[in-house]
Amino acid sequence: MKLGLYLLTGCLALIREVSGATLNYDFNITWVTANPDGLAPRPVIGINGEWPPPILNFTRGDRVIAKVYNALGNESTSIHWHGFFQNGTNNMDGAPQVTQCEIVPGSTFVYNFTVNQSGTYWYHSHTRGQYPDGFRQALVIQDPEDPYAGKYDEERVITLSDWYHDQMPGLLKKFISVTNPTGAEPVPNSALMNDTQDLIVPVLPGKTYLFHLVNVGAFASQYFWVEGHTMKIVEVDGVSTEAADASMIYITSAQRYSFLITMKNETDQNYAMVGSMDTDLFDTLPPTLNYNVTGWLVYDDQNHNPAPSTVSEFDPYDDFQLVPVDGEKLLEEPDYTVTLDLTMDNLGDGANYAFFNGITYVMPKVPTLYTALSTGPAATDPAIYGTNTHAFVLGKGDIIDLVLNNDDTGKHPFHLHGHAFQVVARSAENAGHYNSSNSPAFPPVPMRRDTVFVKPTGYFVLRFRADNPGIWLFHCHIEWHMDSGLVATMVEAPLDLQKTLSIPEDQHQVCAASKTPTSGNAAGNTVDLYDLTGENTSSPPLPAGFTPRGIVALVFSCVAALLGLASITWYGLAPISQPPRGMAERED
Ligand SMILES: *[C@@H]1O[C@H](CO)[C@@H](O)[C@H](O)[C@H]1NC(C)=O
Ligand SMILES: *[C@@H]1O[C@H](CO)[C@@H](O)[C@H](O)[C@H]1NC(C)=O
Ligand SMILES: *[C@@H]1O[C@H](CO)[C@@H](O)[C@H](O)[C@H]1NC(C)=O
Ligand SMILES: *[C@@H]1O[C@H](CO)[C@@H](O)[C@H](O)[C@H]1NC(C)=O
Ligand SMILES: *[C@@H]1O[C@H](CO)[C@@H](O)[C@H](O)[C@H]1NC(C)=O
Ligand SMILES: *[C@@H]1O[C@H](CO)[C@@H](O)[C@H](O)[C@H]1NC(C)=O
Ligand SMILES: *[C@@H]1O[C@H](CO)[C@@H](O)[C@H](O)[C@H]1NC(C)=O
Ligand SMILES: *[C@@H]1O[C@H](CO)[C@@H](O)[C@H](O)[C@H]1NC(C)=O
Ligand SMILES: *[C@@H]1O[C@H](CO)[C@@H](O)[C@H](O)[C@H]1NC(C)=O
Ligand SMILES: *[C@@H]1O[C@H](CO)[C@@H](O)[C@H](O)[C@H]1NC(C)=O
Ligand SMILES: *[C@@H]1O[C@H](CO)[C@@H](O)[C@H](O)[C@H]1NC(C)=O
Ligand SMILES: [Cu+2]
Repeated sequence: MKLGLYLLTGCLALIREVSGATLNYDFNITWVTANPDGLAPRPVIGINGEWPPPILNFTRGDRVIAKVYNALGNESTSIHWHGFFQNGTNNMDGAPQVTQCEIVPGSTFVYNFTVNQSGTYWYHSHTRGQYPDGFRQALVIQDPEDPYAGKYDEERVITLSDWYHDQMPGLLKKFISVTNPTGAEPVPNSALMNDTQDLIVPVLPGKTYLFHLVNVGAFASQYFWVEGHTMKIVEVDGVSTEAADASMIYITSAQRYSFLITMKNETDQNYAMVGSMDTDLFDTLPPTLNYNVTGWLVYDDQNHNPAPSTVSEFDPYDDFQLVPVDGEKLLEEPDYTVTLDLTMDNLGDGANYAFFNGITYVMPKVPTLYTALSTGPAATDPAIYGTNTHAFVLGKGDIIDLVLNNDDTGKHPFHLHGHAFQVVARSAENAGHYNSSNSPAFPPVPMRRDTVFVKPTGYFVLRFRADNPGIWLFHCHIEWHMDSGLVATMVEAPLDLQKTLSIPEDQHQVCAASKTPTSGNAAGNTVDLYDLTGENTSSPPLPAGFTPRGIVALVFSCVAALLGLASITWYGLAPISQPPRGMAERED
């Protein structure tokens, strides 16, 4: 009897192990024209000639093989599988110059990994500045052991996004420039719901739907609510939670929520659902900008779709209150603490950059994973990864605390690749730096997710176990800030990585096609690993005494001189004389 049970359990385990399907995708990355807000057709990056790209639907246990061919002709590309642990497959994480080489036009990169998670995710290009040009989409993973199985009838995916009419390469050039010394981020032109406006979601009375909400935007967080209905949050960023009722959600770029909504029995009315971009983030609020986007739960297409009511105050659910269903307790005291102080400042080229501890990220010449794999015992020394990659080496199995102190007056959503972390502390606005002897006790069962935002001049503390050997970026998910250097590199258990990971030949070919060196330190030196001569670095600091205002004055007087208008005084022009609002308030 007992033996029989054993055999049965063994067989079932085996079946579960091998029952995962293999999902083959051929992705031809191409330019497509799209006009999702109806205001301006523009080139976007699509897949197989289509935009929006396909919503993917995996099941835990599946093997995914995505062959990505770059047919863009004029830009490199990559795919990051946001929130995936890639345990044992760090080279499939999709971050160029970190875990792989750029996929140059005409090259193919094969992403090949198994899925050991469930919930709501997304995939997007991790090539500099690229995903807001359209190369991003939601992805869901079915769980054969879903704790909410049977509690809903159907599932629906809804994305939220900001949208720009101009393309990123041009916007980035203007953003990181001497002509924008305060670092004012481009303000989006529209908000989108599911890559459109006026989204229609047909629903049946009495049914319960599981909605997967993903913010695939570049910059703006959104408030989201559904009139006349309560959302029951059941998952954040791939972590199932105890059900929590919410009338409004705040969702930053890269965050995800799943919630259940039970429909009314009456079909006499349709209900608006609204996404409203957090305008605190914007330096200016153009009077023509509609920062809201509306869709409707349509009970009957004969009903009219009412305009949403005005909400007088935004009071979203506080995600810090969420409790994971698995009840994972607060991890032990940390073995190692990474402390990052966030600032924004100008460098010698006059442009504005973002810094952790005074370091702004610049990509190394050799992808960091390739450095870790090719440098033997030296791989445990953060120095070899280069000055501007800001590397921290984490010991295998160690408990890590990551303390982020925000010395900036904006909100920033941070993402750690390769992990869902416990959020053990998050301060209110203006709390200053974290002080362990003077802060609230950590929750016994902390909320876990992979993207969390820090409040203006506040802090958060994240805790995780370094049980996933690999190179994992930690960065702000506002694409503007990522590109101006708000990135640090976690080098997790590099010696284990050397023992367990080998790069397949086709990925070496991708590096050869992009002429990227694949061994040695960050500068590509394979002889003296501590000699970083020739490494990529940031611009030098500003000469002492220079301020952004000084730079603006300089730029404008140069322009004035060129125009022969030297007598005009450009000092004190409106755009810089007022403190910028929110995110880009950097200098007193
Ligand atoms: C990719 O799409 C482009 C443009 O439609 C086409 O010319 C090319 O043959 C396609 N390549 C592959 C490998 O499918
Ligand atoms: C994903 O596939 C499952 C069947 O395997 C289906 O029940 C579910 O509705 C699909 N979800 C989406 C968002 O397509
Ligand atoms: C590449 O080509 C596309 C399509 O013609 C164009 O819209 C885009 O601006 C180009 N990108 C760059 C970086 O020039
Ligand atoms: C995917 O990875 C598995 C396991 O490493 C390997 O057996 C298989 O050949 C790979 N497939 C492709 C198409 O690269
Ligand atoms: C798969 O996930 C389970 C729990 O979610 C974990 O215990 C296990 O170690 C994971 N396996 C791998 C190979 O990541
Ligand atoms: C959102 O758009 C995708 C196509 O991009 C579609 O598959 C999905 O059903 C849409 N969701 C809803 C709720 O209409
Ligand atoms: C809808 O009708 C069902 C079945 O009669 C009932 O159980 C349920 O409570 C009703 N729902 C609401 C919101 O009144
Ligand atoms: C957007 O919605 C908010 C909340 O209801 C409202 O206060 C605001 O006036 C709306 N803005 C626009 C431009 O419609
Ligand atoms: C880093 O160095 C490589 C090779 O010299 C170069 O192609 C790349 O543009 C540099 N990147 C940065 C951000 O400086
Ligand atoms: C941290 O808090 C303790 C207790 O309130 C205080 O004595 C100490 O000065 C604080 N440390 C810093 C660096 O502010
Ligand atoms: C990775 O897999 C190992 C087992 O191979 C497991 O111990 C570890 O917990 C996994 N880590 C993550 C983040 O899934
Ligand atoms: Cu940021």
